[in-house]
Amino acid sequence: MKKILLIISSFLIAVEAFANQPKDWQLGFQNPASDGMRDIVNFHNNLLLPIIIAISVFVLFLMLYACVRFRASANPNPSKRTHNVTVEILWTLIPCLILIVMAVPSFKILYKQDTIPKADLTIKAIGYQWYWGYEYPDENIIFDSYMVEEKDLRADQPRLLAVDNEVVVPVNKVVKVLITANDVLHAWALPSFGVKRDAVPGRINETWFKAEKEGTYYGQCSELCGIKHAFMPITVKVVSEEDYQEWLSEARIKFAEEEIENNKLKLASK
Ligand SMILES: [Cu+2]
Repeated sequence: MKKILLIISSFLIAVEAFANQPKDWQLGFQNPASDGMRDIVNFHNNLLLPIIIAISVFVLFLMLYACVRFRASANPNPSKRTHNVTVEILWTLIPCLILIVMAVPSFKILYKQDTIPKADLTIKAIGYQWYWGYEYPDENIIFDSYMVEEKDLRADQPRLLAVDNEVVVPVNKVVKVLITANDVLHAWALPSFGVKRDAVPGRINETWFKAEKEGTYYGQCSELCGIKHAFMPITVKVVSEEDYQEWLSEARIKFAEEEIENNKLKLASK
């Protein structure tokens, strides 16, 4: 018995550890890691799903009932009726009411996500064909983030989702994300945070998230942007405040050095 419990608990823990990326045979959303995503998942699971299931069952029942009750063999002289005012009013009114019931909570969530609280830090994501560039405007950090090729993957890195330079943010802090693009339309999307915004050249879109759990979260460009659209993933690492400060001081030097190297190469090639 103990062994079985142990196996089950280890399985649950394993699932938890990978909760922030797509899984094989996954049904439904990734586990939420922010308040905004929890609202979306609750809205979907507790309101939309029951309504969809009820409608599907009802329509199936109507079809079966019509097939049996009005079959040709039982109705040699088919009815000539074409109108029924009561039924027509009902089938207009009921769907309207269902839509209103869905719209009210949906707008509530939308407006909540649209109001950006006072940000603890701001990052800027810039979509390029085909990678993401990031800036921490207050920290003077700029870097590019490319997908790790399959042959270079480490054992803990998922295929098509891992990147060389991850975005690092502190846990439980409001992160404001400014999103734009440099060439064509892209979209910065992170399912566990309930975040998805178009990256439009010449325009800056804003969104925000507050990650509640430390971990690595994966997302992808979600706007068809060309031949390598599928190969510009997004990786966000959520760490403790101390680890974040440590990363900041390392990143300032690392990315500045890379910048100097790149400029030297550019000068040399001229
Ligand atoms: Cu893209």
